[in-house]
Amino acid sequence: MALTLPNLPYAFEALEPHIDSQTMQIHHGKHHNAYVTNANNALKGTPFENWSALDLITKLGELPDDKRGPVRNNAGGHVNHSMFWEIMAPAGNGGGGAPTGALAVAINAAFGSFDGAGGFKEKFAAAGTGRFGSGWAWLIAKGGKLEIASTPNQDNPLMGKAIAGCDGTPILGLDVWEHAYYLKYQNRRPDYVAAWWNVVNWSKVAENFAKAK
Ligand code: MN3
Repeated sequence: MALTLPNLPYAFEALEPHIDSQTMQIHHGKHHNAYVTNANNALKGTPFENWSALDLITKLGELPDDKRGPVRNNAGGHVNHSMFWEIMAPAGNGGGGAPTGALAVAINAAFGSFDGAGGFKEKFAAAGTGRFGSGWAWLIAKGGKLEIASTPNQDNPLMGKAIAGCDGTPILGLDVWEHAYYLKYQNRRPDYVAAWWNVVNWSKVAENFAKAK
């Protein structure tokens, strides 16, 4: 089965004012949709056309040379955005606040605190704002422990260290491509990242963490 564009789990305007409706429409309907279309076109008529998105990005080495690049970028983009929509929710209605339970314990263990000086939020924001050009910041689970990393373009930690420069299971991802924020924030990526915390769905991140263990 070809890859398909998932529906957003909320309305385009649901993340206002932190992420504007027009950005969400273009980001989901144009950018994410293009990754799906381009991945499907690259794989049409090949033995890989029925592979799942997860298989595609975790087994890039099994693809022919001329397919590896397009799949890395476009199946990667599909996987990354599919997670991105899910780990956000309307501010005050599933979005924002702080993690609880086992996730909070793991964050404190790895980074000292959630939102204290030098803690998780500061380090994660630095990974996002410090990524030169386009890419992602990640919170990665590895053997029950957490790490922060960032990747260029549409690389994903699931692609493995040799390709993505990091590995493990991403449980939270932040898109820092300009298309994710430029209409509202222009060059002010740090403002976008600061606002984005208001729409992070920590319940979903906790669910991802539980599954990743
Ligand atoms: Mn994007």
